Amino acid sequence: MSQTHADSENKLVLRYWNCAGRGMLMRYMAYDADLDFIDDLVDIDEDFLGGTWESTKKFLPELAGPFKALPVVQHHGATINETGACSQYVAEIAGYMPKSPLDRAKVIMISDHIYEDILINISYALWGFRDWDRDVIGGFAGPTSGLPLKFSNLEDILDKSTSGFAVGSEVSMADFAIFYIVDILTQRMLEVESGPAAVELLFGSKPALAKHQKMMATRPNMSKYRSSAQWKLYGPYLSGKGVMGERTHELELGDTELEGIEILASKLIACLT
Ligand SMILES: N[C@@H](CCC(=O)N[C@@H](CS)C(=O)NCC(=O)O)C(=O)O
Repeated sequence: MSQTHADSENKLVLRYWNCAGRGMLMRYMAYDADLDFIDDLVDIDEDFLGGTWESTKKFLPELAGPFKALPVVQHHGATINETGACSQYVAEIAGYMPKSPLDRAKVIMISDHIYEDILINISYALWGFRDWDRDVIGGFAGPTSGLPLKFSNLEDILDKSTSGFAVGSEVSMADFAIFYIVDILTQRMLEVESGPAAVELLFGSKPALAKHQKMMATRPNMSKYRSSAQWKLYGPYLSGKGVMGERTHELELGDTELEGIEILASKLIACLT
């Protein structure tokens, strides 16, 4: 599966596990911009469960970077860790970062809100490292500052936009970040019992968000990528647990990803009705 690509040092490599997680934002931008790159996967089964990550791969700087984690971006012999830095680098070379310092700050503001305040809280709750009520549905500032508020914030931003894009008059990393989080949550929730009602409550009355999702999904390269065999390898799984499916129980890793998503959906229904 994953390689170090020593023979193609100069080529852009995006490396992440075979799930969406922290890797999907940079992938969406690279595919949309049709960059010449290697979409390199580290395998949850072979490397994480099989132990080669922990025993070896994690400690190869040319594979897992100076911080020994994924995602990484490699280009021109350098290896970059940290989701924010990797995503921003891809956005820069794809042309999805504005030039004006204020617009750049707005793009980072939106992308960080989605990453830190939505994606990471949900991902950690799926693994049992954060609490659904306190950290996902609620929030640092109490029960009205959690997930529903974050999506209202995104709706407000898009509602005020005259261009249809999150920042300025061109597509930016912020648009891909919004698309990714709304899409993965919708897809995953629609697979569980309480999901359709939760999706309706969370996204049903957000017309600007709905219009934006359609605009992003119908960009030609996005649509091509999302129906590709490559996307299907990892796109449907929010976290590594998604790849494991029902096996999380026998592996003593707790709830499956979909069981976690059902908890999220039922808690959203309780808080939004
Ligand atoms: N702060 C880092 C965290 C990276 C991280 O923890 N990545 C996980 C995968 S989502 C990982 O590689 N875990 C394996 C390990 O830490 O050994 C970021 O935002 O990129």
